[in-house]
Amino acid sequence: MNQYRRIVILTGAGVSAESGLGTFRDKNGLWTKYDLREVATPEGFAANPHKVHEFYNARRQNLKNAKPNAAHLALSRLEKKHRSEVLLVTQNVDNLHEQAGSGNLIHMHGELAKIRCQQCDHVSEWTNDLSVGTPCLACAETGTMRPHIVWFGETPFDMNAIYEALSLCNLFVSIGTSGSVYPASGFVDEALRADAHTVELNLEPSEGQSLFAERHYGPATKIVPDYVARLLEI
Ligand code: BV8
Repeated sequence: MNQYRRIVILTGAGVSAESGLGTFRDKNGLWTKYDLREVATPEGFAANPHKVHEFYNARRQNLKNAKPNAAHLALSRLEKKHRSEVLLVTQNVDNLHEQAGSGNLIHMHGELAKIRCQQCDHVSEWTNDLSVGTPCLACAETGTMRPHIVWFGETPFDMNAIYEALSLCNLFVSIGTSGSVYPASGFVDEALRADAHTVELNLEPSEGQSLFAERHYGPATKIVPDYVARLLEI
């Protein structure tokens, strides 16, 4: 453990799969049922906001029944027990890392339980259904609210902080992601440039699996607690 001074962890939909939240590209994944261009792009939202609100309202309701799993809890334990800095960067828009107690956390693709006004940029916590008629809690405008989510073609949040952390880390762990969405899929390259040790924990090899120095495969609720336990021993 004391060989790693700074750890960056990236998670994707696979870490929440065993909490009952769907992934995107697995069998029955979200992108097998919806066309991402229609529900996860600014153009799709402009063309049919009702369809996009329906897509996110269903996921927001789904989130109410989801609980953190052993993988989320192990990552929270790691942050609490590990002396050095552990930064958790998630592509996920669910709030299961927070519910598990993780605090040093960046939601690079935004958050399902938040909405943003396109008029005044105010971000509000929101766990109900959203519609075109929902007024902004700050400027009272209607027809301007959208999910506080990063869509394809938009710039992910906190990229400078993420690249800074990657340039300084000496351990990078990628968990539960297919490695098919940029810029998250390029984080392992940044970690390699920093001479960090790179680890992939996933159900099966991702698109970027050959870039990782160490790889463990299996369900996150098994391989993540095992890996964290080993980290806490050394
Ligand atoms: C940007 C919010 C510029 C929506 C999301 C052509 C080529 C390459 C790139 C591009 C291209 N054309 C356009 C691009 C860029 C584009 C992109 O990458 N497109 C892809 C489709 C090719 N990217 C963007 O537009 C991004 N913006 O590039 O801006 C920029 C760049 C750098 C710096 C500044 C500016 C914005 C992308 C954000 C899009 N929004 N989410 C929503 O959630 O509704 S992305 C979406 O995919 C989700 O966030 C998801 O998290 C993410 C990645 O998917 P995964 O999490 O990996 O999920 P997936 O289903 O794919 O995989 C699950 C994995 O889990 C699998 O490997 C599976 O084996 C594993 N698993 C399953 N069960 C388990 C498990 N593992 C363990 N245990 C289990 N039980």
